[in-house]
Amino acid sequence: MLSKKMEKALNEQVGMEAAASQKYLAMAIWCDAEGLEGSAQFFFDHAEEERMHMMKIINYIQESGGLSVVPALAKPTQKYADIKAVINAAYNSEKKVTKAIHNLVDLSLTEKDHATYNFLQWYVAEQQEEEVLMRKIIDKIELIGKGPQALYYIDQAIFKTGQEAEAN
Ligand code: OFO
Repeated sequence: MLSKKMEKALNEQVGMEAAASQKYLAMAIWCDAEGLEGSAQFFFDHAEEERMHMMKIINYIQESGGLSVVPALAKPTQKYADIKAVINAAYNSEKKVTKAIHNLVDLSLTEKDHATYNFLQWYVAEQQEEEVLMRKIIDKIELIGKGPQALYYIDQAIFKTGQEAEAN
């Protein structure tokens, strides 16, 4: 059985995952409008993934005798200077989510809620992977540099890095 404190904190995480999904959807649309098809696919896939993360927490709250709350969401920005700004925003967003997950883990320990602690370990590993993924993409963008075909190669690199991460 979840404590009220734990239930509230998990519901806040539901909101964060939902907001991440919306944010990635907006990024996907931006990329698509810029003709960056590979990057658009990467973010469409990621938006789905974040929704899955949200659903996983909702199911856990329900199974644990709590009540999930469907969050209200702010409209994400659809304006970016360039693809680098999009990836940097995604990386910063992942870092925030990681912090929130770690705070949840801390709370599960103070609440002596071992089931939730165990449940959250999946998210700890997932956040680690997502940060690595974003950093890999940032490194590739730096490597490709600013040549005339740079955008084409960056788009391919984003798509390919996403596919590789999914396959693992
Ligand atoms: Fe839900 O993993 Fe990213 O934010």
